[in-house]
Amino acid sequence: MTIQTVATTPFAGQRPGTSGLRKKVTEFQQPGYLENFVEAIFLSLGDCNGRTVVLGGDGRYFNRDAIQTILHMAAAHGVARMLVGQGGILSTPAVSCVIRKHGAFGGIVLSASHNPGGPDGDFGIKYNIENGGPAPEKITEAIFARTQALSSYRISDAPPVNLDEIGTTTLDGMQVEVIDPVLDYAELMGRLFDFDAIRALFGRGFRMKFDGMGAVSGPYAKAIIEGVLGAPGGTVINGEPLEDFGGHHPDPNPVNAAELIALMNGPDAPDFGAASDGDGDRNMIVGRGIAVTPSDSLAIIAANATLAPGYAAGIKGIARSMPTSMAADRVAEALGIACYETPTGWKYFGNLMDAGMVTLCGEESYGTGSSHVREKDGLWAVLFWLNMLAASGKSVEQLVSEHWARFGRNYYSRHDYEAVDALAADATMTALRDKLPTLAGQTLGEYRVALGDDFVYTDPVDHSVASRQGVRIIMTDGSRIVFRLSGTGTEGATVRLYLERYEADPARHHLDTQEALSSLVAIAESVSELRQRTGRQQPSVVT
Ligand code: VG1
Ligand code: CO
Repeated sequence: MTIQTVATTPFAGQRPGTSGLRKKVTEFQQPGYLENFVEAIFLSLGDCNGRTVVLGGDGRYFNRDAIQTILHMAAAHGVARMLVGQGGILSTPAVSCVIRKHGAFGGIVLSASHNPGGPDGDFGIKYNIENGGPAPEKITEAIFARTQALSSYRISDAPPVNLDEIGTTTLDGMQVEVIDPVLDYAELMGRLFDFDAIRALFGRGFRMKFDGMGAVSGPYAKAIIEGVLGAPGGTVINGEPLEDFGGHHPDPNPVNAAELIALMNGPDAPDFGAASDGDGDRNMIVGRGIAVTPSDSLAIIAANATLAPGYAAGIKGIARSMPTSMAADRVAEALGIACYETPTGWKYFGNLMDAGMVTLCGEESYGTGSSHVREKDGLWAVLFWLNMLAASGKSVEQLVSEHWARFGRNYYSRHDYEAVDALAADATMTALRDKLPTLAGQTLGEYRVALGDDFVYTDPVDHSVASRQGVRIIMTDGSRIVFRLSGTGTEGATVRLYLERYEADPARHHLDTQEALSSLVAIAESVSELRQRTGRQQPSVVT
């Protein structure tokens, strides 16, 4: 068995987006495409001798092939030891957990997360650093620069590794340790939450449905919720990771998880519903007849954090992505802790957590997490809610209504215009940016504009600057309209329109969200000329 040096030429478009490199499976299947990107990762890591790297994915189509390729390339680059999830499976938060627990140098996550899978679907790859979190932009940019200057890659020609048996083998001198994908993660969860209280809750007949959406979180949810916590079999639905996710679109929101929402709105609804995404880092929380918005979920977890043993000493600070609603800011203020506003994407939270400045982080896109790992963590959020329900004896609906009564309600919605012509989307953003300087002071409908800008973030830890992170129109009463282009799509462009309005009066806390936001929607559409420019009469998805 020898190390082969294979000639290659660069591919265009290998710049990572919001969360790694995501492309159609067919693009990844081109000879050399995956290999080039992986070569660029290993070259930017420098000397790999003596180092441990973690590897796993969400089980989607092409996962197993990619794992073999990466293992063989890792051996060629002198990596000492690879920790691989059995069957090639590791959720994104589990990769983060394993990197941290085993002191690995970094990890490679194979997933296109919430994007559909299967031969005609999407595939993705992402590098995580030593702290367990997504590589910051300076590293992803260095990887991209390498992809553009490659003339060869190195790979071992050893036979494939058996990924299905737990244990250690060697591959051209490199140790390959196939690990139980759930074990380390489950152990960590057991230290954060009051498993006895949750077990007792299920013992009292509490009913729950967890929708794994045919993606990676099924095995984790089954092992922890049904196994350790004693929920009855069948609590986890769509719990097998399938290469095409069983046809599900594993993006947990009320539109894609329609089956779960129907159940939770039905006559015999369970007490609690939840769903996770392709790679297990997102979560949707549902009560009887109520889907909790991710922004509210972050705020409610923050306000009740001390109910969970792992957070009993209190939280240090909160961070949220800029388009996420400001519900968490109100909690931070009440707790007397800082609340940071970062650009979209989990990689921006890493420094704040490493510096001990924040404990909880969240994004409006169904992402919540804490400093227990450096990724957002779907099942963690679900367990946090179970812990809050068990410790408070309240229902989801009660926790939400009481939170609104205390802090006020931030009505919030995101309108996505998917697969729009890329040039039209760029033109829409450019026109909006051009209007920004004139917006402040203008009266738009019932609102007056306080500020129009394109969000710029300066990291308080390393002072790196991220600009052009979203066009904001902020009204004098704090209501907001935000526009940005998605960095995870693989077809055309996706325009995201985020809308937020604060309502202090409890008598007005039970309006329909879209109605409550309708005048902001009208302003957003007219300022952006979205319909004319994109040719779309309505958003493709409203969450
Ligand atoms: C989307 C979300 C963002 C999230 C990212 C990765 O990015 O808006 O909040 O961090 O997906 O999530 P974008 O650029 O398409 O808006 V995951 O679960 O797909 O890794
Ligand atoms: Co995800």
